[in-house]
Amino acid sequence: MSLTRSRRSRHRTRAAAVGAACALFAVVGVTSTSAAAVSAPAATSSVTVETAEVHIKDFKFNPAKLTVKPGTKVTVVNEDSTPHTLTASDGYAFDTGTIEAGASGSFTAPTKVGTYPFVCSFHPQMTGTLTVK
Ligand SMILES: [Cu+2]
Repeated sequence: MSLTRSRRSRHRTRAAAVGAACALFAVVGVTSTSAAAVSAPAATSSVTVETAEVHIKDFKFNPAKLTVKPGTKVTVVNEDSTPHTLTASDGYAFDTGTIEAGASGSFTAPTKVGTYPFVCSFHPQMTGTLTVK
């Protein structure tokens, strides 16, 4: 009887540990998924202006979804301690080049209206979308 009970409690402990590991993995998964998800709701996700600023912190673009007028100059501030870029996914529409830790860069939004996904060329899990209209 007591043997059974102790075996059960050991099993429960292991299940809890596995659960914790899964939860941790899920949080990491959500981070990269939400960056890529087009429908991710966020209060700061969409802004229309003629000059714009994107901040990079904790391997995320903020805002990740930005709407600007054609030819808008966009300043990109890297608040991380590692270099990043903000680069059009198509590879040529715009590119800040390498922005060192704590530095800023900029790019000019395309003059052609459209939706331009972008990434950090060092960290492909960092994604965002620039809308020109
Ligand atoms: Cu990066």
